[in-house]
Parts: sequence; structure tokens; C-alpha cells
Amino acid sequence: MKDWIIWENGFHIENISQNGNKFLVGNGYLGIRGTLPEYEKSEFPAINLAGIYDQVGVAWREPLNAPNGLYTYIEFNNKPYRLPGDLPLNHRMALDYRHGILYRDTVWDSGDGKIKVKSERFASLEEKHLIAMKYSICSDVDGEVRIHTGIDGDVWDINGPHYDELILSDSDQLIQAVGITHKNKDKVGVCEAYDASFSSQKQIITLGRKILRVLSFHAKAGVNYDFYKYISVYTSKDCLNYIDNAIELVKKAKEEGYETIIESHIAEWETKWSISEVIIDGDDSAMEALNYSIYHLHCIAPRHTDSLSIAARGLSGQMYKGAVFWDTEMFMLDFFLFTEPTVAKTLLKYRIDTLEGAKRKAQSYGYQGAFYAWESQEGGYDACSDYNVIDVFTKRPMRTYFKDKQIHISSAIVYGIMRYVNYTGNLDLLADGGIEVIIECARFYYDLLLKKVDKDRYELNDVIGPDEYHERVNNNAYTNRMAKYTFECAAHVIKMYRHMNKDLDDKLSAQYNMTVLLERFEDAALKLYIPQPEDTSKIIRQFDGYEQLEDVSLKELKGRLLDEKEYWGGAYGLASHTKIIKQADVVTMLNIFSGEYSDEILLKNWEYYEPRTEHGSSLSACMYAMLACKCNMPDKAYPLFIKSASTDLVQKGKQWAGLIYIGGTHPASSGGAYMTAVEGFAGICLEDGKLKAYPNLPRHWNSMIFKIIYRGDIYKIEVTKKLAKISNLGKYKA
Ligand code: IFM
Repeated sequence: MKDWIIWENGFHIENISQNGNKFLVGNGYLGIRGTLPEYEKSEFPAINLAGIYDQVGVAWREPLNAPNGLYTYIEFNNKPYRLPGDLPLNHRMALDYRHGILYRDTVWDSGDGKIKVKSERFASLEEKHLIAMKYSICSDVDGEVRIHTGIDGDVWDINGPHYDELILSDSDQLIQAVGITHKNKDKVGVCEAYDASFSSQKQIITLGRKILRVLSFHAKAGVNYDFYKYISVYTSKDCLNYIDNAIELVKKAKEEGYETIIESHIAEWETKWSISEVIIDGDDSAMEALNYSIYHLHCIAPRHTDSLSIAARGLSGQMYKGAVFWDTEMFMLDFFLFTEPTVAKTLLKYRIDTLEGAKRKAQSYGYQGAFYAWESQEGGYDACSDYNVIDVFTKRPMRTYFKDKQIHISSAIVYGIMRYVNYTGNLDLLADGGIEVIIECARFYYDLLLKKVDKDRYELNDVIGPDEYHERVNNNAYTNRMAKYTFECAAHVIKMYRHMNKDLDDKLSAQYNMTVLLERFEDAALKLYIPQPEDTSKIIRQFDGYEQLEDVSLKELKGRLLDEKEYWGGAYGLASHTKIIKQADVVTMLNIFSGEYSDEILLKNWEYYEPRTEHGSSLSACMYAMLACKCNMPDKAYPLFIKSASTDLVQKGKQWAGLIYIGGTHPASSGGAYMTAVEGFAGICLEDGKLKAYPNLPRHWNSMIFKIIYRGDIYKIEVTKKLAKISNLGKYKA
């Protein structure tokens, strides 16, 4: 059994930005990048906030980073010791990913002796607005120590600065920073309290955008000097009295003391693991990578609200504009459905609450219904720009059509809602706006249908499928099948609710002509063209004309790269005129609808598309891994599963799309790893409303044990190579 610790031994300056992601701690309200307390904005520290955005000028709108209340560095005999400038004798970082605690341990040589600095910190999982840090200094010679600790308001931003005004103040031994945002004048309040068991001379100073305590004392050789910081973050979007709440919270934390609050934090993590831990017998590294992925999903789960979703890069920073993509419903949702359905509901409620934004987007293109934002921010605003990539050669923005043409996004929302209904058995979300979402998504697709009179069928033309390299194609198999699914679901819920719930029926009937809608959706589901496997090869074309593209190998295509950061898609992209695709597309469809295809078709398409897939998105490998399990090839699935589960551990994924930085954590990949383990290797699925497991473990795995929540009960699943035991452990209490 591994020890639940991820280490970095030695100081490697080149790892600073990646470690920010790898050693992240978070609690869904905020994420703290795995940087060191002394880091300034050139090292990308960030306390990234969920669901609050700002825009400066015409730059991309992005989520806020709070003023950094962890900021701390030391001086010994008037000389500062801080990374990355002052190289240490020894340095290591460790993340306890069972409990979300980050440790650092650094030793410098002062010439006269050694100076040791240790710190540990966490974002409380129990009290989402609270961060706490313990910091210790020890030297092996006597000397004068000066600690600089406080709040650094000069935060790292990609498209900032966002705080037009920063009010720094102190009162009653607390220090505070309030940042006022550029566009909406939202306020972000940070309050810090300090506590130490040793005495020092204290002074509070402001230095540019920092407010600092300067603590001076004479240190005795060999003595540990420990102090604690309690930091609270509230915004004016959380509550009116955000600063009073911030003050109250740090006062309370200081009174309770570090040991008490870390204990409740740890207990909260243990509660999460009591349901979500996955035990794998026979493969400690896979078990570590998988549970580390699960750790990241816990760190970003919105538990402080009942309506919020998760950004594509979680809470690791402002990459991808902090926006919500289809990643949530198609890749992360299952983890929450299976382990914490209330979080799943919160994620979907966000989509219900942003329906108006989706309707506005559809309208802006001249369509009815709901066209969800490709990159969704507050209120469903689509942050995706028309020019989402910068060309490395001309340095000019390139016109991309992700926002306009990835219409499959709306079907992902429908898919998520229906999965929630099926796995929880609760109709609450449907009654609470879910039905309208499904109907509006179906209306959108209906309006887009192109009737081919000669063939008596409908088509969907000019779209982009999950493989974003081929833009504006006709009849993308995935998109068409998901649109058909949307029509089927819409028809199903209309029939289901018509006579079941009188109030709802009245409400819906006042809004829509349900008889006409039902007829239309049933007709559309029947006649929408779904590309079929070719007679002999059994290959399903990804879109019309795909078969005519150049069939080049991935290796050869890579050899044609003129610049390692060049963009492969779009009008002139390297891959655009070839069969090389960015990520699972047909394979995603086959995975979702595997029951509709023969084993031969599943296998032939897997074998055809896998070598033609760059896996240029972290969303790709897990889809191939899951389909490989369905094709009885767990050993082929295994490396793809490891790739997904290790994305944030090894940090080797793509960091650039053209000249745009896209690094960060990869929650969709983490969710995909979970799905592969639970639904792929353990083979969990629903059959006639019953939970079933059809295990397909990799050769070297002996067994898997985990729990999932299904229809309000907790089930323990134990699978060996070919046997599955599902035991009901009783009611789940949220
Ligand atoms: O949603 C994905 C998309 O499928 C590929 N590019 C990155 C996005 C965010 O993860």
C-alpha cells in the first residue's frame, strides 16, 4: 500500500509552474496552487476562486485570484532566504493527498550554519473560506531573524490586473486586503490572523500592493520557532458583509487553534475517502495515480453552493478562462454521481440556471432553443472567442469555430441530466427545470436539421465534433447520434411528465405545444441520419468525406511540424487535410452507445482510429481505454488508463495551443481515469434498473474494491478477475 504522499526532492526551478498544479490543494471554493509562501507573481502563485470573473479591456474574461494571504519569507542576520533566488542545500515538497496538506522543507547554508524552514498548509475542507498555515524556522547558530508575512495583493493574472483598487488595512492585530474588480466592482476580501508561541517585535507595514507584518527576534541555535497563519477569503458575491465574515472567521480559527482545525479538516477528508477510495490489489502505482486523480476531483467539487460547475482546469488558475466545458458532464459527472450525488446535482443545477444564457446564444445565431456555451462562465456567458488560438508563425489570432460549431455541447447537458435521473432515481432535477433544458436543447437541434428531400432524412451540417482539428464538417457521427439521443430524451420526458405531475404539466403546456413538440422530436429521432459502418471494413466515418483525407501516420505528421507549438487544426492546420484526429470522436460515440453495435464493429473502429489519434487532449485516452475494456482488451486499456490517471502527476501534457498557455490540472482526465477503473475495468453498469458489474481487470490486477452510491444506497463492489460481488451497505446520508 502506498503512503498517500507525492514527493518532489530537490529544488528544480524548471518545475515551478508544473508543481503549482501537481501540489495543488483546494476545497471547491478556492484552489491554492502548489507554490511556496515566498513566491511572487513571476512564480505563478494563486488562490484561484470558483465562479467569480472579471474582464479588463478586451482581454479574455477570467476567474479571479485572491490576494495571497500566505505570503511569507524570512531573513537571517539581515540576509533574505527565499526560493527561487537563494539556492538551498536541501529542499523537498510533499503533498499528503489523502488529506490535502502541502508540506515544504528547505535548508539553506548561511555560511555560519544551517537555516531550516518548514511549512504546511491546507484549504479547509470543513470551512470553505478558511486557509491555514503552520510555519517553522530553526537555525543551528544563534542569529537575528526577521519574518515578513502578510498579504500580497500583487497577484498573478493572465489577463489582469483585475483589482483596480486594493485597500490594505489592519486593526486589532488582523490584517486585511480588499480588492475591487475592474468591471463589476466585485470585492474580494482577505483577512489574516497570526499566532505564535514565541515573542517578537512586531510592526505592520505596507509595501506597494503588500501588507506585511515584520516580526523580529533573536533566535537561539537549535530552537524551533513556530507560527500560524489563518486566512479567510470572502467575496461580495458570497455575502454583503464579506469583510465582517472574513474577520469573524479568522478570529474563530485562531481561538480554536491550528490543531483543532486541521483535525476537522482531516476528518472531513476521511469522510470523503470512506466512500470514494478505490483499492486495487496488484498494482500500487495505478492505485496511487487513480486516488490522486480522485483527490483532485474532491479539491474542486463545489460544496459551498447548490449551483456551480467546474472549470476545465479546475481551480489551478485562469487557464482556459476558468470556463466550464462539456468536460464536466461527459468526464467528471460520473465520479460525483457515484460518490457524492449532491455535488452532481449542483453541477447540473448550474446548467439549469444558465438556460437563459444558452437560449440567448441560440437566438444570436438565429435559432430556437438552447445552445449552451462552449466555454461557460457566469450566467452561461460564452467566453469562447472567435479567435481562440494564436498562430505561432504570424502571431495573429486565428479564426476558430469552437463556439459556433461545437453544437454537441447541448447534448452533453441532456446526457448529464438523464444520467443523474437514472443513477439517483430522483426526478427532482427534472421537475426543477431539467425538463425545460432537455426540451430547449431538442428544439435547438430541431431548428438546425437539414431535410434531405431525396433521402427522406435529416442531417446536421457544418459542425465540429469532439475532434476539433477538422472544423465545419457535415454529419459528424458523434454529434448526430447525440442529437438523436437528445430528441429521444425530450420525447421520453414529455411523455413521462404529461400526465404525472399536474403543476408541471400546466407549466409546460403554457409554454409549449407539447403535442407538436412530441411529434417533431419523435420524427427527428427516427429520421436523423446516423453514419453507419461501411459494409466490409465496418468503419464508421467520422464525418462526410473523412475517407478521402490523407492517410498519414502520426509519426510522419509530427515530422512535418515547423514549430512545436503550432496549431494542428483550423483552416491550414497540419492535421486538417489528414485523417489524424485530436481526440476520441467516433470512439466516444461507440463507448456511449456500445450496446447498439456488434463486438466486431467496436473492435474494428477502435483499431482503426487509435493509431490515427494524437491524444492531443487529455480527454482522449480514457475514451479509448473504456472502449478497449468493452472490447475485452483490458491490457490495451491499461496504458491509456495510466495516461489519464497520471496526467497531473507527470505533467507532460500539452501546455500550449498555438501561443496560448493551456497548462493546469486536468479534471476531465481525472474523471476519465475514474470512469475507466469503475465502469471499464470493474464493468459497472445499469441493466434493467439494476446495478451490475462485468469485470475485465488488467492481467496483473488481482482485485478492486470500492463503493458507489446508487439510488440512495451505498454499495460495496468487490471484483476479481471474473467475479463480482455487490453488497448493499444501506442508506447513504449526504
Ligand atoms: O473540452 C475540451 C475539448 O474537448 C478539447 N480542448 C480542451 C477542452 C477543455 O478541456
